[in-house]
Amino acid sequence: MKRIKIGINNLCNKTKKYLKKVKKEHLIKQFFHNNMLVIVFVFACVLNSTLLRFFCMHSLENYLSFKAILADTIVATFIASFSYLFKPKNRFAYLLSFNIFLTAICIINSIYYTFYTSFASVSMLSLTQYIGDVGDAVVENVVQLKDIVYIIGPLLLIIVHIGLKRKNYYKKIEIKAERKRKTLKGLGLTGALLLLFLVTMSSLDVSRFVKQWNKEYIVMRFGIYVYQVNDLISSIQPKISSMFGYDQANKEFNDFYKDKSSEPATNEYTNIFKGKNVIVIHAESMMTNAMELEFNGQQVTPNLNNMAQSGMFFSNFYSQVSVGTSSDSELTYNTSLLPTKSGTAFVSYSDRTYISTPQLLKEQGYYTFSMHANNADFWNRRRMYNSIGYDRFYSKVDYKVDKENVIGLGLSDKEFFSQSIKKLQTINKEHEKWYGVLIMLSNHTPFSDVEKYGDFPVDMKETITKEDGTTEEKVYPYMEGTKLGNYFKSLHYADSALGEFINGLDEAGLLENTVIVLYGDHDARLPKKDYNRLYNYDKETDSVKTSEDETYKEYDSYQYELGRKVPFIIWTKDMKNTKLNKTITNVTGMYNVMPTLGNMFGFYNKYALGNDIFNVLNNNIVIFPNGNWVTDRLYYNSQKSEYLSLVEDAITEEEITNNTEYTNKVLDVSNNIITFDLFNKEKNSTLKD
Ligand code: GP9
Ligand code: MN
Repeated sequence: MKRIKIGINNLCNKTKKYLKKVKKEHLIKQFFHNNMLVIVFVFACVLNSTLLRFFCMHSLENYLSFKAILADTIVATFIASFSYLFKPKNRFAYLLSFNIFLTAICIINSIYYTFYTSFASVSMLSLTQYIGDVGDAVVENVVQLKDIVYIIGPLLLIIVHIGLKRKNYYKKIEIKAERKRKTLKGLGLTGALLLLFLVTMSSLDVSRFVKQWNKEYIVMRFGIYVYQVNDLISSIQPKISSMFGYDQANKEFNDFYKDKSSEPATNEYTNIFKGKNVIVIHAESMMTNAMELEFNGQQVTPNLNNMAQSGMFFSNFYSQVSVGTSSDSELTYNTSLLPTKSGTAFVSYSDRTYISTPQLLKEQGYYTFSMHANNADFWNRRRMYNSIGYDRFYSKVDYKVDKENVIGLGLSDKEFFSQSIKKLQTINKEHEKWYGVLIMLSNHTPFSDVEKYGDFPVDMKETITKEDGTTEEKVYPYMEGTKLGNYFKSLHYADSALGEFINGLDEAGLLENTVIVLYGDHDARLPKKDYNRLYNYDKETDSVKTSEDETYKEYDSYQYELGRKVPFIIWTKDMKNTKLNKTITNVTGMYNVMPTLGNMFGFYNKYALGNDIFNVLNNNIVIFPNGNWVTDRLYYNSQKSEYLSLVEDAITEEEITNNTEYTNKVLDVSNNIITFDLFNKEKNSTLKD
């Protein structure tokens, strides 16, 4: 006991002495003075990463996350430590180069997040060839002031450097041994901070860091720099991991499918369309919530609404896309698999084996094709379509594209449909049975070719009767000039093209033996604030109501997520008042399409990850590539581990755990099928039986 007391006294005395020395010799001041540039560098890096979290994730907990700040400090201190190896006069160039590089990471992610609500992936670099085509859309819509605020980091460093230069700071001589010692001290500090970080890591942190799909979580806990390094490794990993881990992936694959029947379950729709021709309409950016809207008594989508009312309409349908947008929706539509965890299936895995709707219909004697008046290499379609198994791809070179017929990205939908009808007539003559997918294009972001969409005012008009009995028309701007307003104009155009197409098919006699299948490929990525205006516009003040107003309608992030529904319709000319003429309100997703159509057309894919909707109805679960999921009972946000209940009765912990585990399993199995090429019979002996 006495010895401990003496020990503590000694320690206290030593600390007191050291603090006295620090005070006397101005050691803190000296430390700051000697390491000023490095300190500013670390500060600038941490500041930028924090700003990024602030602008993307909008919550105090996220952008002031202690762990993320610590991780950013570790990365910056690690880089800065090596600056001491340089002579003082060269240190600035080294630090500035790294700072510019890290700032670029923040800027790219900031822009990317606005566009995709996700953080950038190195694997997307292989997609830069498509940026030219959609580049204008990105620049026009996405680059904002908040994306360039990050230059504050390098600016800070430059200003401090100029100040130091004026004070002859760089004239100071440092011998090699001193520089080495400083570097080691820096690395020692990095190691100590890393240790602190590691001991505060939870098992959830570790698992999410390894799995990588929950990008928001990784940025929130590890900061943007660590995320990007992790992403770099996991982007190279598919190439390497398809060499390693095959056995494990194959085992999980067999376990997952071992109880799944090799025979389809039947229901009242089995074989109902067997042998009929099919036209699939891939409706660019069409969203379900627009179907309910009208402006000045005019519906936004009268033709789509007609099809929904006289056909089979899935009103609670989601498209399940990831960063591969259009191509991801084609993947899931055709194969009932989900987008890959990194990269996109169409670009990174076009050489894999797929089991697809066109292939299974080909076995029944169908001629299968896709029509899209855009460059055949966009989304690597030319190559991927071989793997999906289309007989023919009618792309831009098969269409007459005149300047006056161009809207947005390419040939206008009206012209595309009109030219396609002629091709369909020829195909109909040459083939007994056929299946074709027509991919629309005009209703594509940024919806800025407004003058070409035709007249569809999205303002608010009111006829006012004055005291003397005369009337006057008052016009309130409402949605005019907003991106959402322009989207409605563009959508109204696309809908009118759809109406003309159906009429054209009818006139050409192509509807008699044909089933039309229509899906919206993904939501239009519109700003939340525009929805707020749509639902909370106050014409008296020409402004948006605030939450204090009694009639204010909340449009929060859950409303936004649930509002990303897209239409899915199965329609024939003579469907009205039959058992097929109905609205399915159960939650459904793109991966339910292949099994549902398969049952109707008489084909079956045991390996589909979705189910025939008529076999699961209110037990369905729609899984999103980011790990979120939705059932008829709740929407679960796995990034935030939060949910929104959609029913009155209580949600149990158990259903959340079970559904989350199932979601992770399905995402893993899907990713393994694609990355390890598990459907390839030459590689996978278990498929041969
Ligand atoms: C490109 C078109 C649009 O050909 O399908 O692709 P998106 O930008 O929506 O993924
Ligand atoms: Mn698209």
